[in-house]
Amino acid sequence: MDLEKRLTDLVEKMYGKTIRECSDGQLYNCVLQLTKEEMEDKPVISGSKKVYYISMEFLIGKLLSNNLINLQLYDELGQVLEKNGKKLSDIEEAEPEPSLGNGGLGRLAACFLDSIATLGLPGDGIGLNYHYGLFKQVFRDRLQRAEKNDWIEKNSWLNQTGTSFTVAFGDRKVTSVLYDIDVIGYDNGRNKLHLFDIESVDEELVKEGIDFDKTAIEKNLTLFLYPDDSDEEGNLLRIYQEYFMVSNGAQLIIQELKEKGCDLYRMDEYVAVQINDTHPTLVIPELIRLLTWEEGFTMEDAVQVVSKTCAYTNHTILAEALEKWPLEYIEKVVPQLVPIIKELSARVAKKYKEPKVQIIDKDKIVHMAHIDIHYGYSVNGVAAIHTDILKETELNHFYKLYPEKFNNKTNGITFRRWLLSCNRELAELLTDTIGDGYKKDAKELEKLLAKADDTAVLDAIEGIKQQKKAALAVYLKEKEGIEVDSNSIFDIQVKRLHEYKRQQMNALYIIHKYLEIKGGKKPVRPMTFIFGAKAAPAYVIAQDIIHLILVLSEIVNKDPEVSPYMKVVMVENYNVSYAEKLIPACDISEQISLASKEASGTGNMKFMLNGAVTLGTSDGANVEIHELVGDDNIYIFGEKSDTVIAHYAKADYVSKDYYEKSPVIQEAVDFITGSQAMAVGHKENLERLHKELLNKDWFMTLLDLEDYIKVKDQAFADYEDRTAWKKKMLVNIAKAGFFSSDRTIEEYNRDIWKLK
Ligand code: 26V
Repeated sequence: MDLEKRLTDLVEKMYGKTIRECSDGQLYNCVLQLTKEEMEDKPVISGSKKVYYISMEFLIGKLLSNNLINLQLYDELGQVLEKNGKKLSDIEEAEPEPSLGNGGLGRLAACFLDSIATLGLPGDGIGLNYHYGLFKQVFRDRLQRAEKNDWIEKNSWLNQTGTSFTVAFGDRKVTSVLYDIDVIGYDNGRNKLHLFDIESVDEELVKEGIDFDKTAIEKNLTLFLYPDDSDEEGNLLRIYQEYFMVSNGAQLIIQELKEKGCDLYRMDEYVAVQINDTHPTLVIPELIRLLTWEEGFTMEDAVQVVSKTCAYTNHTILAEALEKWPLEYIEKVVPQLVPIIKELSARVAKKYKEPKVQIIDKDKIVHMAHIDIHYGYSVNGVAAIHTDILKETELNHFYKLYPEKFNNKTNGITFRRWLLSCNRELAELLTDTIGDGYKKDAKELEKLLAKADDTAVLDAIEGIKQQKKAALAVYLKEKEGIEVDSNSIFDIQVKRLHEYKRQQMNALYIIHKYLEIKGGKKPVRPMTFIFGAKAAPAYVIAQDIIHLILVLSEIVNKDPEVSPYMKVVMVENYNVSYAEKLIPACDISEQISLASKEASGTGNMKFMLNGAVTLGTSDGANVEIHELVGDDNIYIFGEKSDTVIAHYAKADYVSKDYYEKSPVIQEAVDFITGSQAMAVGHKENLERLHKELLNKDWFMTLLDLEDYIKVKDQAFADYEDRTAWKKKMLVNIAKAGFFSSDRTIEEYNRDIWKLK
């Protein structure tokens, strides 16, 4: 039956109306239903071995347009709607965005699921169905406030499965409910994202903002992602969540193996379990527990087979982000795992004397990553420089024990979402220019290099950028109430707020420019600085940095002498949908972490693919972007990772020295507590931030500030050579193919999972 007839029938059945008569919200529900039916018609991808990607976060974003693209129905449905006076883009707006991740790690998991299905590999995600997910960010009085994010509606992508398991904690037993979301490959079959929920969840528990009773486990377990972990109750809840996820996951894996009639002693031939950061680490002892307690395995056999099945991905070198739990906490939450963890630890202690590789240390703290490394068969970093740092520094003791386990898998992004869906205009131009082979083989983007001197192509790329900037300007006016000039340079920094990501350095640059303009030095072209970031509720300095940016936005945008030349916008509640609007409109992509600290970054790849030029440090995947595009097509500044690592080792970085010897740094830093900022902002927040920069500056903002100013000024000046800039845009797009998550997943499969 043709699509128009089907939609007409569905609309009539669901609402007794015609397509034309429906609201966008009603039409969304009908299109959702239709798309789900189309997906169900696709075959489930199967094979003799399957990967389970287990992760506390899946930042999947809205799914409608992506699923339609992957089903290759987007254009046809768009036409049907248009014929009936409707726009698919308006209907997409009606979809609530699932809120199941914090940032890069969760978004990577979502891109990976897309690529696994696109490559036709059998692979499912395992995670949790958080009802309010990550908090919704609102700004009040120039401060971040967290509110619950109520994203689950009656009609949604979640399908009930009827599957349920019992999970036993030390103090109670709970029953799970499994929901599945179909994951459709581009022109391929379907896999699943399994999201576990708790039967007795109670949304009423949340009263003010995101406050709730952290001890009411049966009611709160799947309410929020990463609840505030600044106190013991928060930490315990986190362990409850982690165990709930892995116990369900492990039970599901074993159930599926049994259904297929597989020999559990050969589990590794049928299953690979990819552990996304340390959060799902307990899956290792849980699988061992299930095999020994319920399947009659000896401990030795269970340890052997589980170690050949599980593989670990490390996403950070930040010590505070590598989970370490007091054994006492684990004892409270899952006492049944304690003897197993002790046994795993004892085996390590017997073999290796080095204190740095022990699982349970002398203070009875359990190092989760150490379980993964000893009892997994693969350890990977997420960009070349990150993996090198793991091998040479952070995990060097382990690398010496198991060199064969270590490997690099540079991250990637799905081009279906980050090009075909969010920038249809660019995708069409590419198709017209180099054919559509790049949609399946991203490396084909390199064909664009042959057009580097083709004025028509260069102008068309610029034209699309301009169109996207104009569209963003309209959106910003409507959403944030700020008018920006679409002929200005759009300089964008969007990512989680963390000191190492150094949004504060960008803010100091803005202060510097503001003061320059006040002093009479006007820029040749206006500049628009855009930020988007959420900060963990307990992360005080991160909150202060948001405050500073909002204060600057107020001062700059309201100053009649300056605002014609610059604007500062901090968008509220930055999320995947916002990213899809910001990224195509960006000229300069800010990737300015302290070298060595950003494991990879994936935003950098999305911006590049959409023709933005990177301004960044030699860190994470920026290093690989630099190698690919060459010196002329990227702006790199700041100290290199080895220098930074040496500063930490010698503990010889003193931020005040940099402040004292540079008047430029001094005046920018002191602006934070100057009369203008104090008149708009809060003394407490601004003074704390000022003090932090002068007395601690753990992530060395002042170390790189002068170089940052110099290189950023250069980038802005180069922007004026329009022909040269358009070429930079073209080269960035052409070289982005390497960062397709299809390439990353092919490598995971080739080196780790071996599914085909
Ligand atoms: C988590 C936490 C939690 C406790 C407080 C401090 C802190 C700091 C960082 C994190 C992030 C942990 C893992 C993570 O999200 N890593 C990101 O993974 C991306 C995908 O591989 C990668 O592109 C980013 O560079 C990396 O930061």
